[in-house]
Amino acid sequence: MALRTQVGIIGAGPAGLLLSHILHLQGIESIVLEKSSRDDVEAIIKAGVLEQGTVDLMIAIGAGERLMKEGMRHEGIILRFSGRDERIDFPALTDGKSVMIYAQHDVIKDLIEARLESGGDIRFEARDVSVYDLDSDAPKIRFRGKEGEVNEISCDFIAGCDGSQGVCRPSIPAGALNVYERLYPFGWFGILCKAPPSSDELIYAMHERGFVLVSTRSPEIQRMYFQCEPTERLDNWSDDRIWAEFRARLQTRDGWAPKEGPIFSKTVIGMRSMVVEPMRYGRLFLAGDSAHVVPPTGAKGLNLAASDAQILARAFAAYYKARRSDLLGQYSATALRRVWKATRFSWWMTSMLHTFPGADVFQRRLQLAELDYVTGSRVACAALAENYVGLPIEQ
Ligand code: RFL
Ligand code: PHB
Repeated sequence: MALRTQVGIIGAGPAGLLLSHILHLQGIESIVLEKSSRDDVEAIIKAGVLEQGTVDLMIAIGAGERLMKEGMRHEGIILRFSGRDERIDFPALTDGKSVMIYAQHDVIKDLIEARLESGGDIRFEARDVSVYDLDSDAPKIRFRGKEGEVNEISCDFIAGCDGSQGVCRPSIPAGALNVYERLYPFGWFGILCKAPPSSDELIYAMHERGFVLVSTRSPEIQRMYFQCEPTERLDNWSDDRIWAEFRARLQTRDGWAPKEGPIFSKTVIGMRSMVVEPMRYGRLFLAGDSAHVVPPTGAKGLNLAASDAQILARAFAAYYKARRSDLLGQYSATALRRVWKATRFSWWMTSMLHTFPGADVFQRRLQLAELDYVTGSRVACAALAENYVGLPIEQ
């Protein structure tokens, strides 16, 4: 079937869905192609921390009702090291800003509902998606629909919002992109368990045995991670062994211990930083994880997807409303300024908090000195807080 739209969007993750909905509110039409089923995209367990700007965006586009009811406002985090807890107070250090704990799959559910209620066109289970004629005025997307039929969409523009394993970035000719990458020599072992929260605020704990993050999802479900080998196998870890590891790494001087409960999900996550430049080739624009990946320590990935979508939507709006191409021309540079700052912050948090294989006592002492400094100096903790709650989007 031959189809036509203004902006063809590949990927129904946070970047693609936010972009599609913001464009709709500006009177710009789009078709979203997603390779997975609706049930599958609504079930993927990923991020949990939304910056204030991401929350404000969800509210502004009319998708924030459940988030405001069920999301949990967090006004600080705890850095735990040398058996002691130091709190970073976000509102006091950032003129009142905070973050919201709300699962990424709930953000996805709310955005899909908002899109479909307003007549949005999302094609789930789109197979063999490919992009053509990217450097012409009429780029095209081909895909197979649910029944196996071949479809072609003629677009004014294509937005590659298909994550780090998508088809858009690899469709750009080699030589037209620069890829900058860092691999970290560890991963995260993540669990979900049925238990009450162990702490009112997230705990980022540095320990010789490795980093631990105590996060949460709801009053009944908790999310926790411990640093592991990048190739760690899930079946090496019984529930008892997992809890023993958490207890060992989370020790405090007053004998604090996490609340335990049945573990119903275990995953190992690799850690890397990656940025591609520019985030554009001809009429293909990359947004979110398709253009950059950060290690999860700074809680920035989803929030960068949201800021890219906002910057790109503003550029499309200027094009369709005022025939201005300047914002589209500046999209990559504008987005990359924020991306690189979040890449730096995520790299810094990761480097400060993890145990590096082969690290000697000198390196360890430096890490502890850095944590001592960050938590003891008002300017240093203000810098952490300002980045954690999210830097502004520059014009
Ligand atoms: P996504 O979410 O990967 O969505 C891309 C979508 O594109 C689809 N797709 C295709 N569709 C059609 N044809 C193809 N060929 C396709 N190839 C792919 C996919 O099925 C998918 O639906 O990318 P997007 O929208 O850029 O969003 C990025 C975020 O998902 C990601 O950065 C965050 O989850 C990162 N992240 C966190 N970010 C935060 O801001 N705060 C956090 O607290 C946080 N914690 C995390 C995280 C990521 C984690 N993992 C699993 C890596 C915690 C973890 C454990
Ligand atoms: C999470 O709850 O999944 C989470 C929270 C904070 C992070 C990373 C992941 O830095």
